[in-house]
Amino acid sequence: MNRFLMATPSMQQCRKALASAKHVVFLTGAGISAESGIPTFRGAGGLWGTYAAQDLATWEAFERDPSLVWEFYNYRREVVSKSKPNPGHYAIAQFQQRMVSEGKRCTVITQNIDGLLQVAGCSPIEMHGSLWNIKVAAPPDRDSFKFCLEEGVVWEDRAHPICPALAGKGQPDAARLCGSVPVPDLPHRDGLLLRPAVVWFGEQLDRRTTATIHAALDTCDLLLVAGTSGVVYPAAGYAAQVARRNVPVAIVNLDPIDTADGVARWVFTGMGGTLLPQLLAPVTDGKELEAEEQVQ
Ligand code: BJW
Repeated sequence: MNRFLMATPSMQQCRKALASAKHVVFLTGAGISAESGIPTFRGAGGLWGTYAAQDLATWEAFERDPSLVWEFYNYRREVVSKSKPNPGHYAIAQFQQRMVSEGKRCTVITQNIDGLLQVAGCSPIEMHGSLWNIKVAAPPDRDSFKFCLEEGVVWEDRAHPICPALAGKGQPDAARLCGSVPVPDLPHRDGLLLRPAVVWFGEQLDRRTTATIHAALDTCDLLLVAGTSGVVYPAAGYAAQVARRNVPVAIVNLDPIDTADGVARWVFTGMGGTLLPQLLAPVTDGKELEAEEQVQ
């Protein structure tokens, strides 16, 4: 028996819409990597439950204590380097590959910096940068954020630890938030201190990346939002932007999220690693969806 015979009516509808769409956009967040063992930011076990975002994910935090911020990112590089994509990542990657092979468009926008979608075979837009990229540290007014590796402004460095002094430092101690590595021993290039090439609170996203994202949001015929709490802008505004064009929005999330209200046509509550493979599996035969309907 086909495993999709138990699909709910709304899952059938969403699968039909996905099958007939010509341009699907995904917006993903930390929740899609939770089943790979990577902590989310909010909710149970989230990083912002242990730490305050302003202590670790702002330019001001880096300026105050670059050693602490590097310990945080070096530790997260260690966690991610031991992680593998889960069925949710693979489902999105395979869906994107299938759309492209059928001459359709599929744009995957991710807020995640872990690179696991790429390991699964997906080509996402990394709107908040990458854990594996670094750049010279400069105050925000002098730092127009650029993701482009070719420009030499941001470059990839997968070394672990990122520098010898950070070896074995582990997770920052939340009780005494203070870095222990002397600044000269942190990553440097040509005498300049380096930082992770990620977008911290209060920082602008790369302009070209933003333009590409808006072009996709303005032309898609379905948006699927997965594993994000929907509280961080600009991503938090994308579902409403698409819904204003009367384009269907589907949400897959473990917890109900406020931004779904009045915006989402379909809300699927549960684990991304279970729901995404169900939603995104190929419709191999036109009769398959009819068969699902007959079972209801
Ligand atoms: C599962 C699951 C499973 C769990 N299956 N689901 C407009 C209004 C108000 C404020 C602003 C605004 N515009 C801009 C701002 C300021 C700010 C902002 O949004 N603040 C809000 C908090 C209010 N935004 C910015 O500063 C942005 N810059 C910007 O807009 O520039 C222009 C500007 C600046 C200043 C003022 C005005 C304009 C930059 C935002 C950068 C965010 N950076 C971080 C860190 C990046 C690097 C790093 O990773 O360290 O990005 S913060 C963190 O949050 C990270 C994430 O990408 C981001 C979003 O989190 P996400 O992915 O949604 O994760 P969670 O943990 O929140 O949710 C996970 C969900 O998954 C949960 O709901 C679970 O239920 C679910 N889940 N397991 C399915 N197995």
